[in-house]
This record gives sequence, C-alpha cells and structure tokens, in this order.
Amino acid sequence: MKSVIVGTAGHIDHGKTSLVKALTGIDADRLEEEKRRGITIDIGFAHLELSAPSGDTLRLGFVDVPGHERFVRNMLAGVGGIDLVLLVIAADEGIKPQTREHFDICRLLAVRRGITVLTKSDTVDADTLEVVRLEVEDFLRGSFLDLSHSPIVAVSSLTGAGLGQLRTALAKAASEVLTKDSTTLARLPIDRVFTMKGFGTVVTGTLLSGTISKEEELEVFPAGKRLRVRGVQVHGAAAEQAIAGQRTALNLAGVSTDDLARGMMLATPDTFQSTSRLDVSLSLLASAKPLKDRGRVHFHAYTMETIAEVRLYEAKQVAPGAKAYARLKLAEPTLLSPGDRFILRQFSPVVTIGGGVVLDAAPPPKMNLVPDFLGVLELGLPGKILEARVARRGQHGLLFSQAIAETGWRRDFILQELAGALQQGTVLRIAETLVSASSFTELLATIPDLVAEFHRNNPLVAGISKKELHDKTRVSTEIFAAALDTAIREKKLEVAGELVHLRGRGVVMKDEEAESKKTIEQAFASAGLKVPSLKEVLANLTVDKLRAQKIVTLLLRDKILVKISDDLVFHHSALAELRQKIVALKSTTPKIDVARFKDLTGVSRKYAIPLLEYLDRERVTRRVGADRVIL
Ligand SMILES: Nc1nc2c(ncn2[C@@H]2O[C@H](COP(=O)(O)OP(=O)(O)OP(=O)(O)O)[C@@H](O)[C@H]2O)c(=O)[nH]1
Ligand SMILES: [Mg+2]
Repeated sequence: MKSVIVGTAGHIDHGKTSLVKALTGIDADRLEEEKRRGITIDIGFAHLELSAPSGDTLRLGFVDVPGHERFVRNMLAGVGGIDLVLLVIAADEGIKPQTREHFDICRLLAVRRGITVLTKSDTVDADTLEVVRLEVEDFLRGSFLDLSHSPIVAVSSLTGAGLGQLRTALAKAASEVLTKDSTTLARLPIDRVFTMKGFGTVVTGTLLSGTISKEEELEVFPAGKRLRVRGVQVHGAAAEQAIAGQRTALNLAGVSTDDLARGMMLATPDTFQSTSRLDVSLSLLASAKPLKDRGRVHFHAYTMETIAEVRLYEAKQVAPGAKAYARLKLAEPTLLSPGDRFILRQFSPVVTIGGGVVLDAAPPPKMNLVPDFLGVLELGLPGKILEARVARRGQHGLLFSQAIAETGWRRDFILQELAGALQQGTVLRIAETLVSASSFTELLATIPDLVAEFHRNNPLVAGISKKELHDKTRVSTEIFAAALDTAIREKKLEVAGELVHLRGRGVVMKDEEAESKKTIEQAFASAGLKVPSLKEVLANLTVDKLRAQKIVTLLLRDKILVKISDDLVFHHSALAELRQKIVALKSTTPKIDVARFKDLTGVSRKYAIPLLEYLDRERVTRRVGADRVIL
C-alpha cells in the first residue's frame, strides 16, 4: 500500500485543522492549550485511506501545522518530510503574511506537489470567491502550485461543500507522488518523544528513507547512542516494519525520554557521522535583505534547528533572489546527507530568508573550492557524484565506508553506479578503496621519483626500504602495495628482499669507489686470519676517508667482512675456513688451549683471544677454565 505524507500550510485561522478534521474525522490539535485557545501551537497528526484512480488504496498521513507567525519553527519541524502540501487560504481573507511565508518554505524545501484549498467558501458569495481565486492563481503562477498542474479547490469544512472534489484531487495528486526510497539506509527525524504507560519511551517521525523493523538496532544522532526497537506502529496501528514515507512510532528499549528530543535523528547504526560543517547551495528570497559572508542565521532541517554561520565561497554577499555556494558552520552537530533541504531564518527579527540543499555533509575543514566539485554534486547524477568524491580524495582514495557515510547510499548502489567507470578503468578498486585512475597514475609516477631521490642521496645503499618508501607516499597500505606491484610489473622498479631500487641499479658506485671496494675486499681476503689493521688498508686507498668508511660499512652490511672486535675485521671466507678447521679437529682433539690454537692457525695472541671469543659466541667452542671444548 502506498503511503504519502500530506502537510498543511497557510495563515493562522484559515481553517487548516478544521479541514484535516473534515477529511479524516481526526482533531489534530491534541494539546489542552490548543483546544482552549482555538489555535494550533505544535504539529498534529491524522490519517486517511483513499482509493487511487487506479483502484489501489492510498494511505495518507497528515501533518497539520500551526499558522501563527510565532510558531513557524514548529511548522518547519512538520513540513520537512512531506510529499504533498495543502496550501490553505481562507476565502474571506485571501493571501496573508504566513500564506507567503509557508509557500516560500515549501518552495525552498522543493515540495513537488500540492493542492491549493480555498477554505471557508461558505462565508463569501460566488463573486468574491472568484476574485480570491484569480488573486491566488496570480500568486501561484510559475510555481510548483501553478494552475497548469495543481488544482485550486474551494471547500467549506462547515457545510462539506467541495470536500468530495478535494478528495478526488488528493487521490490523484497522491498517486502521482514519487515514493520515498525504502531500499536505502534508514533515517527517521524525531518529531515527538513521550512515554506510554506499559510501553516506555516512544518516538514518532516521518521515515525519510529505508525501513525500520521490530528488534532492529538504531543509532541516535548527534549523540551516537545505540538503541533497540521494541515495537513499531505505522499510522497508529502495530506493524512489523515501517517503510520510507510512513508516519512511524517506535517503542524504544535502552533509552529514556531524557536522552531523546525533537531534532535528533535515528538511523542505521555504524554508518553515518554527525557533522557541523555543510557545503550547500543556498537561495535567498527576493524579499530578504542581502546575506553577508560570516552572517549568522537560524538553520532548520527536518525537525532540528540550530544557529549557523554562513561562509560564502565566491562573493562577499548574496543578493536578494540570488543563489550561492556556501559553507554553513552549525552551532550543534547533526546528521544530514546530500540532497537534504534546509531553511534559513534571519537571526533577528526572525523571518524566513532563504534555504537550499545540502551538497556535501562531509567537506574537508579548509574551504578550498575544488573547481566544479559542488556543481557536480548539485547536478545530482549519482555516478558523476561518486567519481567526483573519489577524485577529491586524490591518491588516498575513498573507502567504501566513507562513500556510504558521505552519500547515504548503500554499497551495492555505489558499485552499480560506478560499474561503468570501474569497467572503463577511470576509477580503480583496490581492496576497500576507490581511487581515480589519474590519481593512481600520479602515484605511479611519484614512486620511482622517490626511489631515484633516495639513490641520489644514498649512493652506497642498495635501495630504499619498502616501509620508508611507503611512509613517503603517505597512502594506505593497500594502495601502496598495488602501486608498487604495478611499478614492478611495468619494470620501473625492482625489489630485492625489503629493498626497492630502480631497475638495473643496485648500489651504483663511482669508478674509484668500486675500485676501492675491490682493494679492501682483496686485502682482507688474501690476509686470511692475519689481517692488516683497518687503518693500514684505508691508508692505501685513493678515495677519501669518509667514503672508505662507507665502503667498509657496506661490506660489513653485506657480510663480506665480519667484525669480531672493535678493531678486528676479517673476510668472511677466512672465518668460514677457521670454523671448518676447528670442527674437523673435534674427533681427534675434543679440547684445545690458546697455545694449541696459535699453533693451529699461526696467529699471534693478540688475534687468538678475540678469535676464540668469537668462536664461543658462534657456539663452535665453549670455554671451560683455560681450555675450549669443541662443540
Ligand atoms: N464558516 C467556516 N468557518 C470555518 C471553516 N473552517 C474553519 N473555520 C473556523 O475558523 C476558525 C479557525 O479554524 P482552524 O481550523 O483552527 O484554523 P487553523 O488554520 O488550523 O488555525 P491555526 O492552526 O491556528 O493556524 C475556527 O473557528 C473554525 O471553526 C469553514 O470552512 N467555514
Ligand atoms: Mg490549526
């Protein structure tokens, strides 16, 4: 069954509540004070089932709003989720200030459909009714309520005249309303919080999107607390599930009424984030004063309101009737998504001055206007929006979880909308991250540059460690790994163990350095265990001392030379030979002393002691008193 939310709008006392009662039989004025004063103060609710022209049943949920100028903020809390408006104008009074203000609000909120109702038709004669009708027609010309697509119906709630015609018009309009999307993530702005005997905490609201079922978990924003849905009511009757577009009441567990209030939003858990920064497209009413950069305004979206500072992107001020891109800095955080509409009211005196649409609810802190970015968001094509959001993140890419939080779209929808770009390769998917091909290409070009730079600064080191290279790119582990793989596949880089180097380049030495390296290695190799002192070797080289020291360090790192004490360095082959000699001795001589060792190797005592200690450390021998046991 299709559910449609119908809101009333119009000046005080023009007969909105009476009209809702005449249509539904329900008095939406529920407060004692409302009944006593005969005016509506807060929003009220009613419901009605009608047959659509197709024969299907339509379920209409009514949100009746107050007309009094002092209660416009309550009107705003009610009008946020409506699909269709009944603009109520009393035939005996015609267009009045809140007729205009409520109508402006509906236009700014982009309410798409409506019916204009001339109420109290019993109080005027036919000629007067005709004059009012013409006046109203004129007023609505060119708007979403233009006579060409929205009827004007005269009724009397007192006599019932015209109500049949209004019902027919309502059924037609409601059947043409586009249903809200029940396949996306759930969001429910809270408009009432109360306790019900035997139930506990109950909240109500118009479900903007998705579905909410019994026993489901929800998160409340901006507080972030989690709670469980104990029971669901739709239009006053118990249900298993509420679907987008329905007036919904939820009985909640794990939360008291003190923790909840009008203006908070319930949503699918672990998905969204509250924000105090919004990038928006705003429109200023022609009747408003110019809006200056850094101006303060009242901000209303769905059932919430707060104070906002307006920062303009392009100009110093917005002219009456003009549009502008702006950043709104909210005094209190809230959960909003792109596409959500808002209203701005002047700080003081409080009157409606404009409104607009949220383009980005997760903008970076700095106001850097990426060319065309907000324009693409405003255009509203999901695939293009996703591509722009991916591109904005550059080499870091956009995680799926971020894409979901930023757009309010489900993962499968995102994948579906990006299918073309992924196939064409303009957007790449790397594990859980989406990266634009151009950013990835940039990264691919940067990495060999970073490696080349490292080679320049460290000519004697074989390559940069993967970790150091990763740190320099600052991208995620997955993106770095993918980029490195690609660079290797494209034969730009090579990897040896943990070190990355440019292709065809291990350690590149200048000629005399390479020569010196050979000299040093040979000097040690031919000396066997009777090594020269390092000083002696270095003295015979053509390179300077610092370079020579580096070469030795390199030989030590590559384990060609082995340092066994502070000033004794041996060639690895000499030590390997020694080891073999000692091990071979074991069967005939299980124990040796220093003198025997000196005989065996031909080295002096100065060398013998450190060498034996080295063998102990290497577990070739073990010292027992003055002897060594061969292990
Ligand atoms: N004669 C006549 N009186 C009406 C009609 N509709 C409403 N009224 C009277 O107009 C007065 C205001 O009606 P409401 O329905 O409370 O007006 P409202 O627009 O809901 O007012 P607020 O919610 O305070 O803005 C009441 O005294 C109604 O009895 C009508 O069709 N004919
Ligand atoms: Mg009323």
